[in-house]
Amino acid sequence: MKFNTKTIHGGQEHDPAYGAVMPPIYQTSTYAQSTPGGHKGYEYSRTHNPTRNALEKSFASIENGKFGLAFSSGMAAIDTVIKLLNPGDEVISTNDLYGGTYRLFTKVYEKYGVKFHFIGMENANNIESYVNDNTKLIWVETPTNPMMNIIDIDQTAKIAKKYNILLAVDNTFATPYLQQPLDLGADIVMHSATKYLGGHSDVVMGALIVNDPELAEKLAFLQNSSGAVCGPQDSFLMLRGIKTLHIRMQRHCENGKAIAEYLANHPKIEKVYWPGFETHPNHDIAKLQMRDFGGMLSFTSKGNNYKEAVKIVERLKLFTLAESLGGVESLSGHPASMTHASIPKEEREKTGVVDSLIRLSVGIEDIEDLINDLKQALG
Ligand code: P1T
Repeated sequence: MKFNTKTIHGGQEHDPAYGAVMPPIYQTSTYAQSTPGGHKGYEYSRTHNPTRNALEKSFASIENGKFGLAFSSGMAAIDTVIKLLNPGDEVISTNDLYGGTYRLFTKVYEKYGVKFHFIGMENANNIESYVNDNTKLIWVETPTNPMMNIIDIDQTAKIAKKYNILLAVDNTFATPYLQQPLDLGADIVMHSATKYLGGHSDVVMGALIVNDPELAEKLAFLQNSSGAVCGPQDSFLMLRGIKTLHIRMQRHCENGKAIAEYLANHPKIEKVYWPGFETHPNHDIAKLQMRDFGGMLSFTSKGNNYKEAVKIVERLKLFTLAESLGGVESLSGHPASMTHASIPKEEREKTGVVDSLIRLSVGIEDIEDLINDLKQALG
């Protein structure tokens, strides 16, 4: 199956009970047994649920992986990956990443003795100098949130393989429509499925996808032991969202490009961060590993004024000021005070998350309306 077919049919079968075309919502915590152990493959819904299983197969299919695992949030999925590690292990991570991921790594796991190195990976060769015998995981976000840096997955995978280190890629911003990290050599793909996969801003969910059966078993053990699973109703909504991922992404990319170009030519704008520009430092890598450039972008206005940035996001009408991204509706955000407030100012400014930075999740509305909204807000 090709990608557009996989989003609709990948890993799916008609329900064996009545042939329902959409998977039934098996709203049950448990399953009848005729005798201890005499069941039909399901014992308890923390471990397995038919609606969640259908979703996990869809996750695996769209990422060209063998095994998918669904979690109650993106953070729960990341948490599960870090639980593969032992005290003393080290992680090399992108230095520009979602603030919640940074918080989990530094505020939760450092105290259990896991050491994190946050480094710029725009040049993949930087990574090697941080590798030592304790390095067990490389954590990559690409494009990064919110600076839209691009990391070469293929190059990073080669380094990871050379030293026998796991490579995990947070594919939230790109989605498998734009890039499929397992095909490029990654071991684990992670999603905040809350975003583009769900696509309608109505579900919080996380996903992990892998190829290696042993790794899948370890992750499933942690999923069941820690219990941060998603419910059947949310699994259904996610499955429904994924069915239109390809057509939504196509429009997100078209609108994203038009807005990036509009902002780049606006006299009040200092800089636009979007990997589709030839001037983007890793544009060539983006072109190579991504099918298109996505619907996320960030920009700064001239003067780098905190108050002016806040005024712009307040004046926007169609772009709702809100956390999150990846829904059909356009959103704006002010990373320094919102999504990335958990990163100390000094740290975030090193990577470009300055006071005037505004992040846009460009939706799939009519482009003229979106541009008019920006026009009136920028003044
Ligand atoms: O919110 P949750 O589903 O738990 O996913 C966390 C997460 C992980 N990785 C990336 C790249 C993310 O963007 C997120 C969540 N991000 C936001 C809520 C945001 O507005 O950036």
